[in-house]
Amino acid sequence: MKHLPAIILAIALCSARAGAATTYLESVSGDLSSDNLAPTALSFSAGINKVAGTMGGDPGDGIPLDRDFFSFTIDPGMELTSIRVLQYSPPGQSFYAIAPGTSINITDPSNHLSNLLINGTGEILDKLDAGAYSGGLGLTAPLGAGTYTVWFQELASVVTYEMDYTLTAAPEPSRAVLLAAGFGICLLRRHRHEQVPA
Ligand SMILES: [Ca+2]
Repeated sequence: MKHLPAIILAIALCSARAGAATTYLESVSGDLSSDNLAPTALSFSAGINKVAGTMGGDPGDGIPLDRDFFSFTIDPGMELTSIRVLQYSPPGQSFYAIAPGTSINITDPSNHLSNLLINGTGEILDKLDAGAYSGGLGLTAPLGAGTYTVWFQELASVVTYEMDYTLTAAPEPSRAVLLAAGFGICLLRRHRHEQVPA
């Protein structure tokens, strides 16, 4: 049990980092940007980052359309391991897309990383990884360091949603991989040494 204080400290530090993650609630911080070229910039960090609000409309019934756009950055050494829909109502089929950079094209999906139709709660990062609904460059989960822009839209109703974006530290190379790399360098040096004429 001599390691117990260190374990407790590690858990405390881990909890502190997780607690630093962002929560963006439209009900508190205002509507997310409706401009695909100037998305709201959110500061995601390690842990669960929450984004919640409303979007959508029904132009046919005179309900103006509210598209939601935001960008976030994954720092070097971190990766996005989960995008989970916690709340989505009323039931429908809402278009969700993610693109690299600080804007997203809403007329040409070819430069999206991926996109899909959301029709309920649950994990969606694996579905984005599986292939785009339309166009798409391809997204590989977990998503690595960089800046990305999200577009969320519904054309048949006003949708209330809540989503969690989980950032974790990217795994470092294992000790076995480092040992193998070191062994390879030793072999290379030995081979060069043996080629030197006596
Ligand atoms: Ca909104």
